[in-house]
Amino acid sequence: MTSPAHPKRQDWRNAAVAAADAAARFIAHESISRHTLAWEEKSATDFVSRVDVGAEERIRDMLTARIPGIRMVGEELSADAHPEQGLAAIVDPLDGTTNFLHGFPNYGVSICIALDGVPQAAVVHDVARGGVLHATASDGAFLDSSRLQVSATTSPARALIGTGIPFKDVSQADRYLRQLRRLMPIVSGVRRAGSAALDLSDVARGRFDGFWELFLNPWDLAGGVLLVREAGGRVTDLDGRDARLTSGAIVASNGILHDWFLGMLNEGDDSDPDPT
Ligand code: 2AM
Ligand code: CA
Repeated sequence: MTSPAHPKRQDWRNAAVAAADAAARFIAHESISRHTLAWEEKSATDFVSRVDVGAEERIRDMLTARIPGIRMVGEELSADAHPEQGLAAIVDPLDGTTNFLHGFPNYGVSICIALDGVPQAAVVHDVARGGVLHATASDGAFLDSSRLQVSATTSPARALIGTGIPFKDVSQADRYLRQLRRLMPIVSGVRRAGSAALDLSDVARGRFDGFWELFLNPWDLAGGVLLVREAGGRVTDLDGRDARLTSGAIVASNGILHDWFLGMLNEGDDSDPDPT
């Protein structure tokens, strides 16, 4: 699926790429002294450090200077702002904070510029391994200057699937484990790498054939949603409705495997997308 494209989308993408680059340089510099960082607890298993906040400040300052009227929806500084109203920058300044704090090299910066809930421009900057993935609505997705294409895998037995294990809300754990149990013997492998933005990027670049997670926040998913769509893939909720930029479950794939993937995830479960 492609999105209605705004004439300014490439300017917005350029601003987002520049802001993500500034944040990535800051994070990479701070990673040298990560052993001295104080971990603050958002919840028992969700941490934040001054690096997350410092990166978001840099992104906010650059985007608000370059895009008049933009509203920030950022994980650390403006998490309560609505992601689907007006011109919004949906920002995860450091996706994979737990990985960063441990020195596990899988973390990045994710920025999506959306207009009334429609993603127009996106960047996911892979800080630890390098590489800038970016997209604008209806123009395709790119890794640096190379065009991205989702995989052509047609056989579930050949599929490598990314996922996120619930870490905060354990009420979803049983449902999640049933889904994992159904997939495990059928697919070629399941990976949990700890950054949803990079997981979705891995679908866009054809490394993963699919990815699912039962709960993500807007800043974890917004940039990756546009990358996957513009690389030719599909991103929905568990009921197969096109993914929104609000919190919830995400199912992404190369498109070919999507209906099979949704069927596997829902098999035997009632299809209530938001069990409470
Ligand atoms: P974050 O680092 O920006 O918070 C999906 O698993 C998302 O959950 C990740 O992209 C990550 O985003 C977040 N997350 C927060 N705490 C986590 C944890 N302890 N383990 C895994 N993911 C975590
Ligand atoms: Ca984060």
